[in-house]
Amino acid sequence: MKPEILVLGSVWSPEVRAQVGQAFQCHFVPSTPVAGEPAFDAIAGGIRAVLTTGTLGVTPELVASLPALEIVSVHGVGVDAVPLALLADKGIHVTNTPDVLTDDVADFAVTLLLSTVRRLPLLDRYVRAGGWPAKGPLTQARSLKGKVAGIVGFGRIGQAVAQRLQGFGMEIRYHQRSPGPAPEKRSSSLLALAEESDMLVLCMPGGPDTRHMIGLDVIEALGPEGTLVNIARGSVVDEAALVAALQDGRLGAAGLDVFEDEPNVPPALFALDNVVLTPHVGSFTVEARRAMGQLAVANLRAHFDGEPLPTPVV
Ligand code: 8YV
Repeated sequence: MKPEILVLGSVWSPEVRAQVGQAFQCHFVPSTPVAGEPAFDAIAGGIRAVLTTGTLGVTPELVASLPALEIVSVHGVGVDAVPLALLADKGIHVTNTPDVLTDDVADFAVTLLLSTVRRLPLLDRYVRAGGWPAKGPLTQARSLKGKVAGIVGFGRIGQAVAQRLQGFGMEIRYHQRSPGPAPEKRSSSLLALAEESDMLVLCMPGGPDTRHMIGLDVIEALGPEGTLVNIARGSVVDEAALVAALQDGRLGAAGLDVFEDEPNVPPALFALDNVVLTPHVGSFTVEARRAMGQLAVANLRAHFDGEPLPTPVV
């Protein structure tokens, strides 16, 4: 008998669906199910694994309703939507999909930074609306060369972003709590980094430790000429403070791929020309998603075959 698994979310490509379908008896559910729903209660007792996205919550309630749960395989590098301590206590394994998405996420961070600084969507709207022949006023953008890029979270993705931005002639500085490579580039505090930087790129993990780490003080330190790019998690930014600062010019511009309450984006942002908004697509390429799917399934297979897990979360 194939092990029964719960597959949470609606991001799954036909390829991933086929792979998991071959190895496991799958129950696909678009969002986190709740005990008491008859269809869920009927299957909950037999579920031995959960395959989930990086953002869809494996809540403590869900864990409590799955008595046979052995492993949670996260299709993503971020594991902030998973209650790690609770799962560890219960001896339930957790795996994620690091490395295979790093380059595509870093490419996207740079794409978003360039689009925001050079205001690509605004220019596109300008041309489409017939602004070019009408010669409406357009203010000049700023260049990247010679500017300081502050990277918050200098792990695999942060370092890959830094490598790319160096190629644009930017000076790199970073901040993270733990010591990292290139100690001379590390700023003494997040606030110091924001003061030193022209552009701040958020690459840190989500979760309670980083919640609202980017508050009004950091936003104001980045300032009216500053640009904020977030490809990390919406939770790391005080979104209300960010919206207000973008509205009244205390912050210059922002490129945002992630939000506090996805897929809901604060409507106040829609009216602003100094923001670029994307729907959490850093890793959304055929190649990255294929590799993430394969790794997420490989972790599940290894577990049920009694093999070492390829990418366990420590
Ligand atoms: C995906 C992500 O959006 O890796 C992560 O942590 O947030 C993204 O790659 C998501 O996990 C897709 O399942």
